[in-house]
Amino acid sequence: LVASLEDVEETYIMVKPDGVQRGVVGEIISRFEKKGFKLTGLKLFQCPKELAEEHYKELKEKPFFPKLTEYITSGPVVCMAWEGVGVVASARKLIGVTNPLQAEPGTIRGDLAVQTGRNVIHGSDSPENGKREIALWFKEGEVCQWTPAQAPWLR
Ligand code: FUP
Repeated sequence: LVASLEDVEETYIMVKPDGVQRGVVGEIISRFEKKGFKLTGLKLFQCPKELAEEHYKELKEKPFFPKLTEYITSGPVVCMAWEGVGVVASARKLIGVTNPLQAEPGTIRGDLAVQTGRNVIHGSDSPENGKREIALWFKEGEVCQWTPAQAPWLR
């Protein structure tokens, strides 16, 4: 019952500055680990303005864009790459919807946030964006491929 390699996806997950400030980094990592996904990249990082603008370029015309890039660059973020079967959609479920007040209890935003503009975490919205964002936020050599020793259920 081991899933085929083609089903394995990658997603870019980021704890935003408010999540770092509030000390919920460990709790967030824990939720992805317990779910059974595989961590392949992890770093604390002060994001430059240009990178924030590139990451959110699809939202460039939105009225909240300047505030959004200001928020993302306001303090260090925790950048993560996670791998697994169906990880992109599953991570979005674990995260909850954009507005934390509408996010279900049990989700990260539902449990840990109240404001859309301080919603604690980012997760890629498609496998293509997962790859794009991991390439954008991590340098060559920062993402590690590894095989869990005795846990075929992780794949
Ligand atoms: P999500 O995929 O849930 O992160 O949501 P979006 O890509 O739609 O939005 C990206 C970020 O823009 C959100 F995390 C928070 C911010 N945002 C606002 O500040 N105001 C809005 O009305 C919508 C989004």
